[in-house]
Amino acid sequence: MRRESRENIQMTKNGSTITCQLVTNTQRGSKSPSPTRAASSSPKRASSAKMSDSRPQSGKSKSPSPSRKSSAKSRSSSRKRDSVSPGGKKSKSPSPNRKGTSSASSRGRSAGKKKVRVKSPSRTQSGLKIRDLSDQGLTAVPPNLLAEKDLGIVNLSGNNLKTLPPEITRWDKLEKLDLSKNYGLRRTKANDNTSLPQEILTLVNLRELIISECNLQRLPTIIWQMTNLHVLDVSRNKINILVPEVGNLSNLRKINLKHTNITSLPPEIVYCQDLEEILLWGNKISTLPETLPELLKLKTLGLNYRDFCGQMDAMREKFLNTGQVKSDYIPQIVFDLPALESLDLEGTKINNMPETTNHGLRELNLSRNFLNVLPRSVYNLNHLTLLNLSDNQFSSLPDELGNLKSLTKLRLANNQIHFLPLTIGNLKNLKELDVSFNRLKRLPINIKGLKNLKYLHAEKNDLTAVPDEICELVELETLNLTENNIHTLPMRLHRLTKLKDAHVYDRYNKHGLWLYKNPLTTPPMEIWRTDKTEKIFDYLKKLAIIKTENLQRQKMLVLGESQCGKSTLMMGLVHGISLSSMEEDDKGRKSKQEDMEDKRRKSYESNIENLVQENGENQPESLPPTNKTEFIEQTIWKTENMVEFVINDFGGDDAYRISYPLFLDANALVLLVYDHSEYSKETHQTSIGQWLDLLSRYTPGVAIKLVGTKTDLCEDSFTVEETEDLVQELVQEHLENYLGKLQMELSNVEKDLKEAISSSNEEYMTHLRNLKEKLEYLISKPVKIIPEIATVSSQEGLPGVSKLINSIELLAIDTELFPHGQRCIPDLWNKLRARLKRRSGYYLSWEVVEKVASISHIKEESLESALQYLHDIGEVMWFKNNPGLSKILFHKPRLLVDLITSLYHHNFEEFFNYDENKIFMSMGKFNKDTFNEAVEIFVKYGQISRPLLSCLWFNHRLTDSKFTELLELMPYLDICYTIPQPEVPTGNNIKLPLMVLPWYNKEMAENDLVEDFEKSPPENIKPITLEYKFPLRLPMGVFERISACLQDYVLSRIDWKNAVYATLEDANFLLLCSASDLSSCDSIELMIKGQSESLPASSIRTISQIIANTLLKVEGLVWKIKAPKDAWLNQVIQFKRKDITTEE
Ligand SMILES: Nc1nc2c(ncn2[C@@H]2O[C@H](COP(=O)(O)OP(=O)(O)OP(=O)(O)O)[C@@H](O)[C@H]2O)c(=O)[nH]1
Ligand SMILES: [Mg+2]
Repeated sequence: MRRESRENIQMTKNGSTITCQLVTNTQRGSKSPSPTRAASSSPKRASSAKMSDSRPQSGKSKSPSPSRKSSAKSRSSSRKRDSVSPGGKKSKSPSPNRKGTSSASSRGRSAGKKKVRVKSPSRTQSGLKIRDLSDQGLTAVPPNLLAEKDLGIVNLSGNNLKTLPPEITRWDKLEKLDLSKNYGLRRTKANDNTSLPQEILTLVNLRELIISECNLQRLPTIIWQMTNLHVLDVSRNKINILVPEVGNLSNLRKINLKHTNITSLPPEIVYCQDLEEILLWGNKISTLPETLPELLKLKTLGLNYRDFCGQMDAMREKFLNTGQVKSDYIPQIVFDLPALESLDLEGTKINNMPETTNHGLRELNLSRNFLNVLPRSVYNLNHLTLLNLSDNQFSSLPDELGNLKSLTKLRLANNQIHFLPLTIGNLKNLKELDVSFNRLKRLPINIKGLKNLKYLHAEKNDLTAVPDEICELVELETLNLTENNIHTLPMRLHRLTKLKDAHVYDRYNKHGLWLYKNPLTTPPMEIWRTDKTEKIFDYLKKLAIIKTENLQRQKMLVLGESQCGKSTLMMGLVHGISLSSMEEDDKGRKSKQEDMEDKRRKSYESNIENLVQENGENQPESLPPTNKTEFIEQTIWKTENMVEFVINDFGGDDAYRISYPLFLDANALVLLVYDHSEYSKETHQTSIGQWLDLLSRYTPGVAIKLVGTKTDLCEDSFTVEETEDLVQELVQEHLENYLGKLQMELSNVEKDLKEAISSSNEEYMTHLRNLKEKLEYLISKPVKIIPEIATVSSQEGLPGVSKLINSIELLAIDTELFPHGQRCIPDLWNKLRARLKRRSGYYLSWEVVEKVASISHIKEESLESALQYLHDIGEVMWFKNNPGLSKILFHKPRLLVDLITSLYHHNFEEFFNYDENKIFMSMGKFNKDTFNEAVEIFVKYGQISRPLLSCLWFNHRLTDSKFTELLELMPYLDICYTIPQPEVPTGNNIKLPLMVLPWYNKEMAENDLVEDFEKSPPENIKPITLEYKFPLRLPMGVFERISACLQDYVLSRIDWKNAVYATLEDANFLLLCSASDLSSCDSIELMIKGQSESLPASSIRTISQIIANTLLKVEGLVWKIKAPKDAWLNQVIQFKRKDITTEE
């Protein structure tokens, strides 16, 4: 094979202008004959040759700039290679190797031919021995070789053998015999059979015979009896004629007839019906048998067309060039070989190509001809992967070009093309597009369809601009725009992250971004003349930010497992502070530690003394920060480039999970942070997976940037990159699984719908239709993962942080991700903001909001937009879509956070310290026993008495009226319920619950709860059961929220962690989770028992409405209700959002 390609190059170098190869079997892979690089005298041709040199070549195109990783990989693979034994298959090929030849043969000779050095002790796949005795100067086959058994391959090439001895019959298992370059085998007379003895016919397993370059003038006739042969190589013997007996070799698959001086093939060749490859290079072939297309398996036909063209004088060439003469010298049969995979007609001076029926063609090279149009049939070649039309006379290409969907390489260089067809965007598999040296004024916008394009050569055209759409080609590694008329580069060019280098060569190929010879002003020359695109991209990014008008503050949610490094990263991001500088600060602080402690205590004590103050805005000095974030840390941050963010850094502790949904926002940018140093397949679910699930449930479609922290703890940069790949892979898999589940559910629902049609159960059908719609909506709106993962460390120098800043700045100005992020805001809205902020209290009623709006001259119809804007930029919190809260405005989000933190905290143990914390005594009037009792009730059942609540809210310094106001507000947040206190105080209110937080309830329902419920009075009535099934599981906290919301409608209740039993006016019900572990709950059962046999309609309606309202707040949740038919028919099951009325 190696020699073949060398010949190929030689031929073209010899100046054969009419070289045509009809070649290639796809298995040859990278060894397929590369397009010739013949330099010609015309300047156009010369530049074309250069251009073609700049193309990536198969095999080496994979990684143009060896990243550390790939180099590490290659290091390991080379190590692997080294470890193969010297006799291993790879290193010791049984085929002759020229380089090794000379040295081996000289050594062989000096050894006096006596000792036969066996080079390859390895074995064939079938376990037979391989013996390489090439270039040993042998004049006879050594006896020890003849004595050997189980020989599979014998290489005797490059010796001086005259014949083979009869003893070769012992090689009964021989599969391959190489006798090439044994000039003594020469046979001159017709009946001279000495070179190959009759005994060779006994080698019935012989599949491959190489007898090339033996100076034979006639082939030994015995060959035509070796009908078991699959491969016959007789190349480089001047035999002049191939005898018809070749047709006897009915099993032949490959025949090599290169440089044999033959001028034709005998028609009998078609009897070799299994032929896949005929190599005829280097022969003056003048005709081909008409029967050739009957070889249905022929994939490779190697031909040299020199003689088909005959003598080409200048006049004839001119006629061909101008189309006055048609180039009909290439026999039609060439275009009629149905299995042919590669047709290479480079430089054959054709100006016309007939219709082709080579349906199997994968590669078609028509470069360096006089073509300006192609036959229609070419555009139907569905398997075509390479089409080379370079150096022709095309001025345009038809729309049908877009049909060639398998194309991976399209070369159109050196034509006169003015425009590309729009259909070019359909070539989704295209990896390489060469349109250099044409007359293109612009590139079509549809170019963005070429999602897999790696190389785009548009050198030397008339391009005046680069379309913005080019920035969508994120796989691009090379973009050559040299010698055009481009003044400005698109600002989003930085999206082409694989375009790392500029103006460099990868071997002989131009690689990366090439911009020379353009009148570029943006970026200026000192920026674009570089060898790394980073500098160019940085410039363009900054420009993009500066040019972005009306950029509004972007909300950012920082989520991730507790202690993964979120808050530390925020310190780096916002203040540029690393862990070590924090530690320095700490040291300084340490000496003052006791001082601080004292101060803290004093501050609290003084607070207790000055207890009550009317205004809730004046916050007491907060506790020195603990390590873990308390619920949410809010910061406003303006980058150096003036992009503003409001950061919500969430505490990752489980304690805050129930309250997350209040602060999640689909319009925000999510930084999903995980510990990169600890990441693995095993930790994926906790560190990333569960957060993706959470976001998919609450904020479908939200944009997520993954950030891996603590890279300083990773072994090395290679591990960092390897982990990055793993994250990409598992995140992709995670989302595919999620979408797969939705798809599966959708097909289930469609099936259910079909079945339900016959039941005429309209209400159930509507439920299913809603479900179907929801599923379709969710499938169309998966979370958007930003492709590039950021990896950072908060150690000295903050590696990776500035890159992260850069990338989130760009995300903020991305209008596709955040269409609301750039808008013109009326001045009045800012006035409204200021006025609202000046108000005191925890929240504002709608009445007050309207009043403030009216003072600020905000019209009623624009109030909603104004509030939404203030919500988006984090100035207020307005739960527009939450029925209970839509008419309330949290004008100071910090206070809402504090309020929630006072009830949900990761470290209550520290707070509940009776001896240390005097508020329990002073505020709650607890003694140690009553205190312990109150705390136990709280941590076990989530029940909080008034005195305990006063202590928890102590920090807020509430007046009685404020206390009551907040108490009324809290249930609207769905995280707790309150219990009205008896009008007449009943003694010790320490045990009397005032507020209940179902989240804290630790008591599990007994196993026989259902049985008990069934038996409960009235015993003779069977309960009705509704089952809510959640194919994607119920997110944490939802059951607790349902439990909280039930409160307003029940007369009495008993709560467990996983169940609620309650009484209503006309019924009792039991609500029960399928799994005792709420994090894996995939169904909830609602059992209702009425007073009589008739359906407890009003109760079902109320409870199912409460459940529906709570579930509907989780935008990405899907559920299916299973219920008795009569419940559906009576329309008592509620599944849409409605106000709840308890009356019938
Ligand atoms: N070595 C190393 N340690 C880090 C890095 N970032 C954070 N840490 C340490 O990780 C621990 C947790 O960091 P935090 O930033 O508080 O974690 P968090 O994600 O905000 O945690 P929660 O607030 O509980 O959700 C601290 O002890 C940090 O010192 C880092 O880049 N390298
Ligand atoms: Mg934190």
